[in-house]
Amino acid sequence: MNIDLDDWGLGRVPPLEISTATRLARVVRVDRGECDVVTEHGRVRVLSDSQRAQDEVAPVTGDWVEVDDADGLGDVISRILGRWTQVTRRDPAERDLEQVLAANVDLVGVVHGLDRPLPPGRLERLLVIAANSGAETVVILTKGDLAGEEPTEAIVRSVAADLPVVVTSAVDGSGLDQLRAMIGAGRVLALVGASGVGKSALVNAVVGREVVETGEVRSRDAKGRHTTTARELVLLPEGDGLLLDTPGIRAIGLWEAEDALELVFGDLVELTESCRFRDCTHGAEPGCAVVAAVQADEADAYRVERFRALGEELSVQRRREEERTRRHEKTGGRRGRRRR
Ligand SMILES: Nc1nc2c(ncn2[C@@H]2O[C@H](COP(=O)(O)OP(=O)(O)OP(=O)(O)O)[C@@H](O)[C@H]2O)c(=O)[nH]1
Ligand SMILES: [Mg+2]
Ligand SMILES: [Zn+2]
Repeated sequence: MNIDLDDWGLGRVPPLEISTATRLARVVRVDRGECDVVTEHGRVRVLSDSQRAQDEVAPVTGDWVEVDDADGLGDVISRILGRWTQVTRRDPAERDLEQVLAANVDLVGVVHGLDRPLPPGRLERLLVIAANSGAETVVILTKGDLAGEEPTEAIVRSVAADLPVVVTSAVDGSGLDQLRAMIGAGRVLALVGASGVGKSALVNAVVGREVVETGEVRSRDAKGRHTTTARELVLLPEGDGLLLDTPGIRAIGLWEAEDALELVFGDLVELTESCRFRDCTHGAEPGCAVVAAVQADEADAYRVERFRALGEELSVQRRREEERTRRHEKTGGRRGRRRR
């Protein structure tokens, strides 16, 4: 079937295996069990059928879905179409679960505010999550008008030398056109970062009017107050792409991101190939190329420590996952893993 969805301005459509065009929709907002979706007839609130059925996969913002009329219940999401990218982290409430923050985004913007110091470890974690999504990554430094003496851009360059970095300001408008050009028609830019860094203000600035709520920042520590509570997809004017605003995240636990680790710590991963032992933990064992590099002042000890910690976190998670899979295979039960 030939469906022309360009008029929706809703972005790239997944390969369609869907019966009728009227039932295709994109999830633009998720609120505990209820979703706002946009169909070709406009925005409607629907129930998530998969959540009713306690299915493994629950719809997230950015999903393309099939909407069905369940008898007596009105519209429900009956099926989630295959995702081509997903931004995920370990569920902050339940360590054995994966949490999907957004689906089918083309670009992940790792957002940090120039009004505060940038802990490199936080940036690295966000970059691993972005790289792991399958989408492109851009680092967005907001509040350019408030930039102080902090060497933030230098930190970003040292952590992410090859990534595009855009400095923006919702106040003086700088960097907005650059960002608009990176999004482009039909593409989705998802913003992730701590509360108060100015994700929602950036959305409003790029769109050109107040479409999402922004909040105050505590003056004491520059922390935000978690103003945004739902993940929301917002259309740019004239079909110039979409922005996905998310609530500020505190916990950035990694989930199955070994390959992405390589994208952020490529130089160190390369070094590990020269370690004497294949399962070297780059700690006390002899013949460790990473430790040797630190001793020769060729690698930063703090960065190596963070690299080791992330690697360890991922292998612990991997072992727990394998153990769980084994247990479930034995009992024939469902895997204790759910996506939302
Ligand atoms: N000076 C200046 N202030 C900004 C800029 N962008 C955001 N702010 C201010 O920073 C505060 C927080 O902005 P928000 O956009 O609500 O931050 P957020 O990242 O969406 O926060 P959460 O929704 O809690 O995750 C607000 O008081 C904004 O006015 C900017 O470019 N320049
Ligand atoms: Mg916000
Ligand atoms: Zn080693």
